[in-house]
Amino acid sequence: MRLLLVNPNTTSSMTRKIEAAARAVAHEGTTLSAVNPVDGPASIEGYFDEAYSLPGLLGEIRKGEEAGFQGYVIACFDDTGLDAARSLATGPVVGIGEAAFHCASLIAGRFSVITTLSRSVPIIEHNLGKYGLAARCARVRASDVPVLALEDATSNARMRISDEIEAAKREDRCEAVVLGCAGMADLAADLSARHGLPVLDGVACAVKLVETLVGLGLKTSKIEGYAPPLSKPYGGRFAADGF
Ligand code: 5HY
Repeated sequence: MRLLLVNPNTTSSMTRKIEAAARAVAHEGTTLSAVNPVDGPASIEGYFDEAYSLPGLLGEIRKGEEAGFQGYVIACFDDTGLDAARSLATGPVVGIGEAAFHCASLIAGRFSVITTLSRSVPIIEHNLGKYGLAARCARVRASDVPVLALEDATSNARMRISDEIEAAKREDRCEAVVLGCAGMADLAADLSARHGLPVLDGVACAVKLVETLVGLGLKTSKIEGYAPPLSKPYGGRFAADGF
């Protein structure tokens, strides 16, 4: 199958990290590509960045459709633009947050999420409720690590995330931990070994879920919510983007 991963922020080093995490778990029959838009925020930290990432994200999904990709991963833990992307895509579209939550719920009774900044916590909590998994999440924690610090090898990001996992084990009685940022994709294996519990990276979870859905012959339903966009005029800088 042909799989496209879209990092909705514009930091190419993170896109490469996402690609590496995906290639590490992809089936040999899966050809994958990881891209990010040129236009938009360098990182997505909260609602404002999220809004400005959407045109770029959807532009990459449109290009993926023209290129014939069979499935998509939205590689931003907020699952940014997931529903809009499903309206455009023929094949399955899976967000890394949604994927990690579902996988964690299949191997642990109670999981905690460790994300970056506190402003992302309500967004993640909202998504857990939307997906029907809030009851399985003990707590969504912020490590106070800015997203782009994860791209700086000299930062103390890894230590702060590890410390927060220790607190989650102690205080939340969590049985698994979900890493709440695509930029943490390279940390899961080491943190799992260090802390002695499953630590899940949403990129890997999403890749395997899309492979499974495509393998089952499943595509995004076009009956109601994810029906294709209707034709209408789009004005201004988006004049060429309407259907
Ligand atoms: C992400 N932001 O996965 C989210 C995580 C966050 O640029 N990539 C981003 O902090 O909300």
